[in-house]
Amino acid sequence: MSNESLANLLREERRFAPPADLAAAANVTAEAYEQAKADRLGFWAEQARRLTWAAEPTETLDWSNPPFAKWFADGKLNVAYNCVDRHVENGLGDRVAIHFEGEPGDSRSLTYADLQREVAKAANALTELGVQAGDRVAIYLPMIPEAVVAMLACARIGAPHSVVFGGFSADALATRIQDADARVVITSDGGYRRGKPSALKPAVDEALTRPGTENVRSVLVVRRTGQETAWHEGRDVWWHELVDRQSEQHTPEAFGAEHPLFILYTSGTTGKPKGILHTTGGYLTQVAYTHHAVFDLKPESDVYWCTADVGWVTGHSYIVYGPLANGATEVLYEGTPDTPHQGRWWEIVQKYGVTIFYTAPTAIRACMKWGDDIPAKFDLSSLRVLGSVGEPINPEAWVWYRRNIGADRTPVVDTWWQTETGGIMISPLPGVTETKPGSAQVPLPGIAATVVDDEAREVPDGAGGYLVLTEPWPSMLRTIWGDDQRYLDTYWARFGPGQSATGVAWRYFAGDGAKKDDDGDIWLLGRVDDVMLVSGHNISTTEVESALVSHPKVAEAAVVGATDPQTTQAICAFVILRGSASESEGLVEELRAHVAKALGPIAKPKRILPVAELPKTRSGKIMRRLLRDVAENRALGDVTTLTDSSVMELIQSKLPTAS
Ligand code: 6R9
Repeated sequence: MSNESLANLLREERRFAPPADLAAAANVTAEAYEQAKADRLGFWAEQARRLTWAAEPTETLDWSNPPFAKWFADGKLNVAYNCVDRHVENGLGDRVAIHFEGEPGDSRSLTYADLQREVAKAANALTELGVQAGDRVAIYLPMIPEAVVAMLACARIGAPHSVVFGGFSADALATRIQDADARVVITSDGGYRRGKPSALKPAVDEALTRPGTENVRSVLVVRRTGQETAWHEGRDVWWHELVDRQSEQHTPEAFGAEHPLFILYTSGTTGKPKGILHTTGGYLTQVAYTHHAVFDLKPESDVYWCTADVGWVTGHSYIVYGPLANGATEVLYEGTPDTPHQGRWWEIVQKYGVTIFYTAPTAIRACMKWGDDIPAKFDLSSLRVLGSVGEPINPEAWVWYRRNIGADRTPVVDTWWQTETGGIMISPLPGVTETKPGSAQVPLPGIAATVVDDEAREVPDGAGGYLVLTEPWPSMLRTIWGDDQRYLDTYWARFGPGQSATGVAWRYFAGDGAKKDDDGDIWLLGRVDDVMLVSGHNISTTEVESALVSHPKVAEAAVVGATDPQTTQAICAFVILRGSASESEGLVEELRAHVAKALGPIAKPKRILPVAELPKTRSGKIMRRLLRDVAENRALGDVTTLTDSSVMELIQSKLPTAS
């Protein structure tokens, strides 16, 4: 990025105050910011008391060897005990932990007592397979209760898990098994997706033919779909045969707070995937606190639903560890939002009386595209807090979400964080913050974040630059698995001590562009790699996309900068039209004029292309790098993390060659 800061283009004037009743009974009030500011480490030490420790920590943060942090290092705990057993011991065994809704319509509810029995049996089963504390276990499952049980069973015996998205290919799975040197793989015959059983086990069989996977001794297979499955005698074991015959008793061992909990791979744009390592005490403290604070969870009355897949960090922190540590009742749904019909999610909200709903902008934009009349058919009056995560949420999508899902009554919390941060970092608090559509706004109590320029200087209000985190936080990644140097280079070298004129402290470089508005609130502007340089101006893809989505005919937009001889890069936009809109004559001109009016002539796209779909990762992030390949007439780069690779063929077929 050049020296010029990101152009600060978008203006958003709408404001929404917290509902009075929610504010009056909120879990967290404005006082928390003051308290954390006065004594940051004391604040986190207090939050650590949400957990049940086998040995209470006496030390909060050890930052003597930055950027390698230790939190609560002399404390001991068992994560699974904290997420399950202690609730049963507190008399809450009959509370439902998980309402499971399968895609074909099967459902079952597990209480905390049920969960305790299942986790104990699975922990005993893994032990019988020879898994010991410290051994890595790969989990490759659909969104079924066994995925949660498997993760908790690993945590219970101190075996770090590496969950791989059920949709990833054998290649992606093999790379992750190799890098973590996994000893056991837990999978299923298949899962239901879009109305059909979809096989998983063949990908495991294929991955295990690759060199570097020889240390996998056993494959534990859940029967979900009942489809025909190849069997490797001596290696493969059925879950229902091994786990079901185990004892329901299992004594949880206490591990040190820095014992590894999981490795989760993030793809990044280049190079091999990074195995992000998280540990136990600090991680569980922050996910439990943020889940309590950001969603205002009242465990005795709320029904919480996060629609993420457990293979994404959002599933780890806000389906498994945060909600269960807090004793929540939650929904777990196996399938897609439009199977068998486009109202499926809202039908589930109505069925279980969901009160807190957490999803991604991509899903909200899909619902906008399908039309307002679909959610309107269901009773969504139980909802009281709505959350968003994964990408910047366009202001128009935010307002649509609040109005059509939240009856213009519920707060919307836009939560910024990453696999690396482990837990939510920047977000409004539903009972405190006056929200602004499109902005994640303020660091949570106990979190320090700001925006800096190329020289690591904090930018003034109203200016843009790079998002940095200026103090260590409890759920921070500890390193990249097996590669401390890459950890230093990727996150700390850019703005670390001695790396720039003013760099004296350790600052974590998040890789996101951001700006501060006139009130000092933070707006995320997308990955720094995606920022466009147009005639000497840095323009964020997010802002141009948001301007396009604010046009009534546009449901979704993806913007890239394509090399251009006159302007360095030219803005090229791919748009999905709303249900009722058609590709009429003059539409492209109308949209170009609309962007110019909203953001100024510099941001006017040179080309706009209506398309049916956009390339996305399994967690719903738009893969702009592939669209850049298309816009620049190049062969496509790595497509292995794409949900549906036929999308790219569709887009390419629409594109007139070199314009
Ligand atoms: C939790 C998660 C991290 C990247 C992050 C940023 C983008 C996530 C966002 C957001 C704007 C938000 N991101 N939440 N951008 N506003 N509320 O998504 O983790 O998959 O590791 O992705 O996602 O670009 O750097 P992960």
